[in-house]
Amino acid sequence: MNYYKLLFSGFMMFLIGCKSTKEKVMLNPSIKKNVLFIMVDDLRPQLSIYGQQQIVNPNIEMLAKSGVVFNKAYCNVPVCGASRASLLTGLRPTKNQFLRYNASIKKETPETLTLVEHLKNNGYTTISNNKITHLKYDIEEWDEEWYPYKKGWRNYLSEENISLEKNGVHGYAYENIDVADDAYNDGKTAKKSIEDLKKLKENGKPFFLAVGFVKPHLPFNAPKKYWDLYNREDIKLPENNTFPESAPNWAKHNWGELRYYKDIPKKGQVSHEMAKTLIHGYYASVSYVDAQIGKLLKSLEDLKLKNNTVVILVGDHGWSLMEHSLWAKHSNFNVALNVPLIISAPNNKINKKTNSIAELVDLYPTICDLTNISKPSHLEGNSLVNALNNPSKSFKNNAFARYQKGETLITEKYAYTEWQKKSKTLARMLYDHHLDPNENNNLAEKAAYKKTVDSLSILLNQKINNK
Ligand SMILES: [Ca+2]
Repeated sequence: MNYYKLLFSGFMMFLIGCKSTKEKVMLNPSIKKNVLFIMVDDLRPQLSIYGQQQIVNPNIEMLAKSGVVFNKAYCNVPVCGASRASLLTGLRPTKNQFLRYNASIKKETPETLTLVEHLKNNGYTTISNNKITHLKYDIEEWDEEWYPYKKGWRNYLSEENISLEKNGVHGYAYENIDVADDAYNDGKTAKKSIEDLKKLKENGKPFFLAVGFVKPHLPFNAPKKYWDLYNREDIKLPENNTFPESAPNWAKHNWGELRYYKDIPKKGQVSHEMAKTLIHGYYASVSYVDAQIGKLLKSLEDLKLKNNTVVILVGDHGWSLMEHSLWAKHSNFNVALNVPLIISAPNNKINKKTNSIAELVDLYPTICDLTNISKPSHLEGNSLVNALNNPSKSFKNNAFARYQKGETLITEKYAYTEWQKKSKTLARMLYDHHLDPNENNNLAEKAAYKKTVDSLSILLNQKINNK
């Protein structure tokens, strides 16, 4: 008996030993997964991974092959500052919170545990390179917050644009000059981030390296070689380049962001020639950023960090390139709400696509799960890890976004928007994405869709947060 007792106690000791070893391993920060978080400003999902071949983006395509592409990812508010504030706090925008391009985490939600602080509290080194929050120094907990410029974010390099700006005249909405990648801020950002990866590897602590590329945000300034990837004669205007007759005027805006620039009329549409130049500039800017992303991914591979690093690539909102006669973001149309999202995580599925709906507010809890840290109770999104593990299944069937008075519900089939004032509905839009993915035929006022509108309206109004 004594022998068996001894054997049993030895076995128990072995189990305890295993447990404590495992705990030690779990607590050892050197094996926690790193996160390379790449945020691309104003990047719409007009990419080869979404079946659109007009833009040259081989590096984004390569990243997609090592992870899961979300076909139906949506921002929660289509403007830079507000979208980023929501993502980094894990809180949705409300009627009074995260409304505009200059939304401030520090002012609007000062008590909220941001993703950055939460990762830092869990032993992560946190670095922000270039534009992650819209407002500089809006989150104080970064170990480092770096910018490639002190002032002049428009980053003009041509003599003409520099001279215009110096004389108080706005520059052009684009720039095509023969310079190296590193001449512009995004090239500098990639270079600095690669240096960081080397240091972070040596340091050995887990890291959250957030890299914010600013193109394809206006002005569309990119080195000539990226403009040269495209023939102007191949650039086409969108087929739906006029405002749909069935859509309410509430869906319109004056695209003031573009009108700021030289040679853009203060009223009315741009000429077709200018429209093609702008679309060409957007494409060139995306290809330029794609090349910078490629440098980062290569560095991750060269440093042998890839197997222990989660890579997330995301845009902060969509962009209209003349669809519905509009330019820029600031609308409730799908083209302004739909964003690219790729998540490549070690030991997760690779080269897969999912139709499970995702919202940017879901990224905070997703990162918590992928880094094996707790999810704070205030988070309003849901982790996307189930969709990463099982991309062929749908785990979430709607998304909710808002812009100013417009509240939008996106389901697997429909996009439904109401514009409200003091809870009174002023106008509405309903699009059937199966039949009309480009949103040209507003069905909201058609009798045949009354039941659909009524049920979507109930669902939408349950989600509206008036606080
Ligand atoms: Ca943006």
